[in-house]
Amino acid sequence: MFCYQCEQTQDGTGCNGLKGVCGKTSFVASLQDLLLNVTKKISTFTSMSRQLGTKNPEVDRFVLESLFSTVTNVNFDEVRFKEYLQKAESQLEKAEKDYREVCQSKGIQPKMPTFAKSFWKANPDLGSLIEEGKKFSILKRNRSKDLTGIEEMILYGIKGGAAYLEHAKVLGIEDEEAYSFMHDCLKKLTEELSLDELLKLAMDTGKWNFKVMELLDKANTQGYGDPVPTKVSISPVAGKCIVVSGHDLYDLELVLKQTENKNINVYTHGEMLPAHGYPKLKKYKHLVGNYGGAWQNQKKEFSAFPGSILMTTNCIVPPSDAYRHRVFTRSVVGFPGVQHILSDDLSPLINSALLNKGFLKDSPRKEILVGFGHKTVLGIADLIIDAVKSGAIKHFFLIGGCDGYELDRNYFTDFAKRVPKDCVILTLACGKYRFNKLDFGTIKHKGVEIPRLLDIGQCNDSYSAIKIAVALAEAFKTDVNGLPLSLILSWFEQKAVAVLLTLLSLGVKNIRIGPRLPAFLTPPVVKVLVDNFGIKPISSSPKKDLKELLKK
Ligand code: FSO
Ligand code: SF4
Repeated sequence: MFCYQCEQTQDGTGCNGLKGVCGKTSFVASLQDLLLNVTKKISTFTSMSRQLGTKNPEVDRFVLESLFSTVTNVNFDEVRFKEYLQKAESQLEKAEKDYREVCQSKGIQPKMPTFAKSFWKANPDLGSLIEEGKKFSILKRNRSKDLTGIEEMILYGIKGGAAYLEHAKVLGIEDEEAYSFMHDCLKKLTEELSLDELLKLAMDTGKWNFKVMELLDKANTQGYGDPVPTKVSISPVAGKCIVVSGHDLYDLELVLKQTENKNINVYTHGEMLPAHGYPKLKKYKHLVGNYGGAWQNQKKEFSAFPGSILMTTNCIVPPSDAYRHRVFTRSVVGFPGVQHILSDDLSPLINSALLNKGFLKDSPRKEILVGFGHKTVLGIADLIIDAVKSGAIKHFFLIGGCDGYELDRNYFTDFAKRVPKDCVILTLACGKYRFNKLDFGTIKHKGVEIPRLLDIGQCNDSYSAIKIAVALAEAFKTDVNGLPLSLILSWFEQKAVAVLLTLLSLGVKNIRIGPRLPAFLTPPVVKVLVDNFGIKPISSSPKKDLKELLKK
């Protein structure tokens, strides 16, 4: 196997051998390589059909799911990948048929891609599928490392956007343009584009992901209202319990509806924390609080959780025997030996919660604050603008992104702690768990207490952060780069790649990124990013970086 799609990749260069750092086996890696290869073929036909005016929602949805299933810490289950590959065979047949039919109806000679000559059939035997997947390892690619790295970066951006599109789809929002770009882009990734063409495609992918995040923002807010500032308890209360992790608000709502009046308390975990800010979710009295921290602490925290656990999306880590039987997965998530709930009937999860002890007593109540989406922050834009003009707020630091195991991620905590008292910290995604339980206090301006730590939400709520930054830039008659705003991104997996491409495509410069640069970016490509966008890795000294950024 070879995989370098996430930050924790082995030795900072790539996971190889029998298992990746995340626990993905070489067998699953091989099945994923094969699935991605077939998915690109499906999209190649679909892209050509769409250009001739025909579309197939079933194929679109399959491609979304297939991409999302290969994101880091999503699905570790060989059997599920075998099923995906079997579906992929029928979807490829459909995509080809659609293309031939639309050509025929328009009297056009179909331009069959070269791979169609040896049409792909999913071998029913798992071992043969794994063998076949080896042909599509990144290491077998006939391209330079620089170009392969950019192709992979684009693919990871598309995977991240596909994950967001999947969340929007679950809430009833789909978009033809978004699907078209996804297929076109995957087709282009098979065409051996030049460096310049790939860099352009990377920027287009970033722009696409901005629209995708906008769609998801629409889906979330139409479904559950605009997030409002909300105090969230981080202290367990006595009673039976379910913890819901991941990003999927729809699944959380299902849990809340199906546990009403059952004396089960529901907790959010990880990226589900911002859910407490949504009016139509916070109305449930038995949504009692947030449990635990970021994804990498699951083993310890879930072992100690006396109820059942629902993993709605990423990030699942290989569960230990202590709690595997209490974990349930949904949608694309999978782990061998963990029960997957396909239908919207969550009885297995609820029954498991009822069978477990639950918390026996209340813990002393502690709270954190969430719910600062673009509507809320821009609702007090005049106050914020005035606070900046008067010098009450000197600078904004967006400390966004994911968390991970590495100790050097403490950089972000140290950084946040050192941010001067007249500056505001904006947070996004699961990296905030390193410091969101600290008391940062408020900045008082015109009688209003503005919290110094404003949580904008999940990683996809980068959309909100961009809306806020653009609105402030307009008010100050400048662009985002002219604002007293610095972006410090902790990246981990492919959604962060999508968000980074979005920021770059919008012309945002001088982003600090850590704990280290992606392994898929070779030195010449890093140079292009540094020269064009001023991207800089974080140093080992938050103090030094902070001083530099405050000079802006
Ligand atoms: Fe974190 Fe995981 Fe949101 Fe990621 S929970 S690491 S970027 O999947 O998606 O922030
Ligand atoms: Fe390694 Fe990350 Fe790939 Fe897992 S997803 S195999 S940790 S690079």
